[in-house]
Amino acid sequence: MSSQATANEHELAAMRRALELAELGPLTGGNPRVGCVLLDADGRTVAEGWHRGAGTPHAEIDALAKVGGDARGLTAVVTLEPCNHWGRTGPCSIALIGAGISRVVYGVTDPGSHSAGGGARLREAGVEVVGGVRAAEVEELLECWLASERRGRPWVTVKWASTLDGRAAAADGTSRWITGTAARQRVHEERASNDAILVGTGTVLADDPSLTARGDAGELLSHQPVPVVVGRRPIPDDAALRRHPGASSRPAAAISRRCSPT
Ligand code: AOF
Ligand code: ZN
Repeated sequence: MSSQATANEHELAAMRRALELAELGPLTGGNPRVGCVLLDADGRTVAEGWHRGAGTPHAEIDALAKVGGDARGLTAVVTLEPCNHWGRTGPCSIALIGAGISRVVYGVTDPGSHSAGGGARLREAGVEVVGGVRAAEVEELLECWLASERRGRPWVTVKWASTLDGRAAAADGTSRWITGTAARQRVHEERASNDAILVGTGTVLADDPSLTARGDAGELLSHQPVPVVVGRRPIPDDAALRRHPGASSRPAAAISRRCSPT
């Protein structure tokens, strides 16, 4: 079989499926959401896998496990370039080579300084590698993670509520909620899809926020962001924040240095 530098129709369809599989993974926890489909020489799907979050097997390893680690002659279609490093788990590049995979088709190059280079390692081992397949769709799925890895800093969402004329509350503090139900629910969904939520001590002292992610009926959602408070003033012992399930039982860390603009 001659080497194909572009993905064929089966691989393009498998990449679409791999994107769906990737979406089953968690948005939080620091790792990207990744999906993987193994195809036989006729383009039929023989196994699927996805990454369930930091510390668990990567998508390729999940898929390989379903063929008992024997992937001789198979093609791996994976949304992210297979990793090449020992992190919390081992390198997928070596696992794919060891399993006898013939060809790897991936979406986006891994931007991580330690994890990158899986494509090159696979090629050196004689595996056909095609990158950049459905790259725009993978970029969209992994926008936050990719931006954070490429820039070397967290993805930050700024949220505020204000009236059209720029007010946040009534001058006497009586109107605490100025947004409607739909907007508030959106805020809780955002909270549940982020690792941390940050406020200043001024907000803690004025509003006594709980900073939890809650559903329509006020129930706690399954993922809670870690609350982070920036400032010098102490957080009262009876602050709602202290009952947050993601809060540390330790006293709030003191930030002893002033941040200076760079
Ligand atoms: C893959 N397949 O399914 C994922 C990858 O600490 P670790 O071992 O979990 O490694 C995390 C890094 O591995 C992460 O930052 C990213 O570069 C890559 N994620 N790679 O081949 C996967 N989730
Ligand atoms: Zn990996």
